[in-house]
Amino acid sequence: MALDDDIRQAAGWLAGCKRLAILTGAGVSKESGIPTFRDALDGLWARYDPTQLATPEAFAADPKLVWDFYAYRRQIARDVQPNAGHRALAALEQRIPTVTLITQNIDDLHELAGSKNVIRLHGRLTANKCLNHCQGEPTPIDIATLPNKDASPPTCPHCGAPVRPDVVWFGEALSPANLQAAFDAADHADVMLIVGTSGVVNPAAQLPGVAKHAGAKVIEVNPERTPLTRLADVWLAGASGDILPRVMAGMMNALDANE
Ligand code: BJW
Repeated sequence: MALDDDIRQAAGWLAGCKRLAILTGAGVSKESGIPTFRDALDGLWARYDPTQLATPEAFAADPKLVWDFYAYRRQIARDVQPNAGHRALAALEQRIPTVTLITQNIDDLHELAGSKNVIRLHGRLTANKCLNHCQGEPTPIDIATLPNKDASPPTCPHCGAPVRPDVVWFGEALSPANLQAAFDAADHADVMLIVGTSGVVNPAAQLPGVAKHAGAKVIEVNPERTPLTRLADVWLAGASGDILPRVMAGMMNALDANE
């Protein structure tokens, strides 16, 4: 019952919202079949800690291991579809004048669900680049066109350096333009919706605090408490594929009641 009340409260804020900032993490894609970043992995990967693989140092020490880790994740992501949570977030763009969806995810599921205004903070699983930025930062490489595309990793056709995923690893800088756009969206939001992130990775984890400080209502959707829960005006404890469609339905009811 308390959850229903909280969903109604969140839906009411969204019904009146003019500028919405959304921060998503791996949890929003979990119901599509993509393991979260900090989930225990299966099979061969069960003995590795993903946070130890997502670093430039790991790639320098063992490029094959890190390349194969991303190849494994590309294979999972290739066969999955957006879930009801992604679709509910995309539908918000039809109802709220300005929606900025800031994602830490490297899958394409928000775009596939129809979200248009997406800021990708941590890059893209299907994009690759030259490790040495030999033709400028970044030097994108389409691995499908490479003669050695099945190598682990393939090499840059311009300079022969290893090709790496175009994602942001620990210790690497995020795109300044993306980061600025994300902080601006948080700073100007009336509502900040946080979905499916453990809230431990910076600078993404700072965004809800910026929004809160600027006066936004903060809504968190996550089955578990996180370090961001203390900032939330409402914590909707549950899976985003279940909770977000209910929030959307409540918002439509609130909009109908206001007409
Ligand atoms: C559900 C659910 C369901 C389950 N529905 N929910 C300040 C203080 C301390 C440290 C730092 C700091 N500033 C920077 C740092 C260092 C570091 C950092 O943050 N470290 C902390 C971990 C201590 N940050 C960086 O290094 C960043 N770079 C940087 O700041 O550079 C500065 C610089 C400037 C100039 C020059 C050079 C440097 C970069 C961070 C990059 C993070 N990259 C990764 C890998 C990306 C590629 C890949 O995916 O492989 O991004 S790490 C990983 O964590 C990945 C994720 O995007 C990110 C966040 O994870 P996320 O999405 O929250 O997933 P999970 O698995 O943690 O959580 C899932 C959640 O879902 C859970 O809460 C579940 O309960 C929930 N859930 N089912 C809804 N059905």
